[in-house]
Amino acid sequence: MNKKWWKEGVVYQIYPRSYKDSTGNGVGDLRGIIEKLDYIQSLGVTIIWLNPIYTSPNDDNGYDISDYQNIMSEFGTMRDFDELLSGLHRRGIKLIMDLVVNHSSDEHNWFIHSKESKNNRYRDYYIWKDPAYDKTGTIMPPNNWGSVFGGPAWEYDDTTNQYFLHIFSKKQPDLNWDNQVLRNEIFSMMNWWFDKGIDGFRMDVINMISKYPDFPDYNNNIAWLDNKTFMNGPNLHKYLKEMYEKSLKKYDVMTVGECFGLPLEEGKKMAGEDANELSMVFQMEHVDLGSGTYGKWDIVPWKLTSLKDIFNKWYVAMEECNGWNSIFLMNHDQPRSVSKFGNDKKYRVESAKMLATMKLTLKGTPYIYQGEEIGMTNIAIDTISDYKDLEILNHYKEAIERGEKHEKLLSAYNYKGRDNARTPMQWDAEENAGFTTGTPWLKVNPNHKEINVINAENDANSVLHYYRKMIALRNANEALIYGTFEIVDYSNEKIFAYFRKLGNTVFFIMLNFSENKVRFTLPDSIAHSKVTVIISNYPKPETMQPDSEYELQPYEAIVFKGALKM
Ligand code: TEU
Repeated sequence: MNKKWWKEGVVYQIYPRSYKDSTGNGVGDLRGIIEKLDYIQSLGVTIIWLNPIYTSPNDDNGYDISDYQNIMSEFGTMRDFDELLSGLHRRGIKLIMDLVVNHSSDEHNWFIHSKESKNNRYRDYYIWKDPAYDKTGTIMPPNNWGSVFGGPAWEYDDTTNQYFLHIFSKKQPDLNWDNQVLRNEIFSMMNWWFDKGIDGFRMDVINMISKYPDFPDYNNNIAWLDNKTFMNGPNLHKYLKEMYEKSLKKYDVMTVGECFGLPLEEGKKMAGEDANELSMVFQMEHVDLGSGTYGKWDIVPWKLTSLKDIFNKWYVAMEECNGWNSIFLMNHDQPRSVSKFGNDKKYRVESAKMLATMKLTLKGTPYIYQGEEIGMTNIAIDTISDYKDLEILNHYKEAIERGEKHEKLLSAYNYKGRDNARTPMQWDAEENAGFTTGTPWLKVNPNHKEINVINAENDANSVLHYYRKMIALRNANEALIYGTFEIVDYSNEKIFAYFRKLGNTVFFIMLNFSENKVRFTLPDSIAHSKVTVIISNYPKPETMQPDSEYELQPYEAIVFKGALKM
């Protein structure tokens, strides 16, 4: 397996709208990020992923782009961007941008022209279809696909009497990747950013760019599960290879493709060492844990063994193709990791540190989402109008019409809603958490009085200081980057324990995912050996000679390294 900077790096994801507002208009911006560059550097991270900062009417917070080569005015100017990029590079930090090319905004010039007539040169940049008709002759969408954000995935346009496809909101029409001219426009736009000096792209829903050409109806109405419609279509790899040839290959860059509903085999074809497609993918199976048969808002308990299964099968798959994984527990679309996978009440600090230990010791590039490094939690919202996310607002409207109960819906949103991740970054205990001097675009979590960067800096036992230690530990140990991964006591529902091994170096990691004390039988190679305690979220001696059994405290994480009997 080749060594690469992006395998050795640690990524910090910044959602600019919620990071730091430098103007007082309630919206985070590029100059706000520039103000925080020393803080970012102090974490030890080496790569930043910025959510979309391009010109956008913000129907979906920048995931609806109307100009790919300009900066959203709320966020600043291209000069601010250039300053941010050079500020990062000066600090030895790379920058990856969000590439949102499955769809554009309906306010993009391409779409404005595309709508005008059936035979203009931009018509075929988007996916237009004739209507279908039911038995009574009533006009119907071309097929039964639904939009991820509610309602049908097709919008009728009476200028030309056709429907256009929008897998997301109707202000996000899908681009037609089967059109070579469109593909070339995208590749040259990518090259323009690479020539400016950026270091890679995170690619939004990239496995949706190739649709099944006959646009078949779903077999059921759960789109993610149906693989023969708009995901992983027949030309997916052809288009990614073409992107590699015409753009990626010319630069030393990193790419990560966001892929819901990605079969392992497809992932291997994308991220394998010789695939000539992407550096890695975000498979989404583990963040989908806790969703029932009816999808995201159908909340069911999740099991630790399922989490192990997912990490393990993607580990094995990537070993088979010499590929590389991404390791993350949340992003701007997911609930806060400590609220979902840890315990944000009694054991917030312990469990946030435990999750940090896991993220930085699994095999793959770790991603930290802003605020995760101080253990930020979900927010409790009890008024629907305090939510700003169109996914929640659209779902609420439809669900109430169907007769679902307000309380049940709010509790689902409080647990899983995307706004949990998007509440402003908590810098201090002051009003608005030091995020803005104005009115924040989304509510600040009231717990910022306790959970904030200043408090964390001043507390030697904070999640923040622990993150810094974990990042430094990973940066300094090749075995934690390139070493093999081997789970011990696989069926244990409370403890996730595993080895990382490279050459003579062995790490043994034990993570308690429960609020109970748990006795764990150590593998022979660890029991009765003299081992170094590299890090733990409870006070521990520097070395230990553990018995055959070790008792873990609630949410304990402990990492042993040592002269082990192998
Ligand atoms: O997300 C893909 C996606 O479909 C889900 O994350 C979706 O937003 C939702 O959570 C499913 O229930 C990407 C972006 O990360 C997201 O922010 C955008 O809204 C979406 O694509 C459209 O561009």
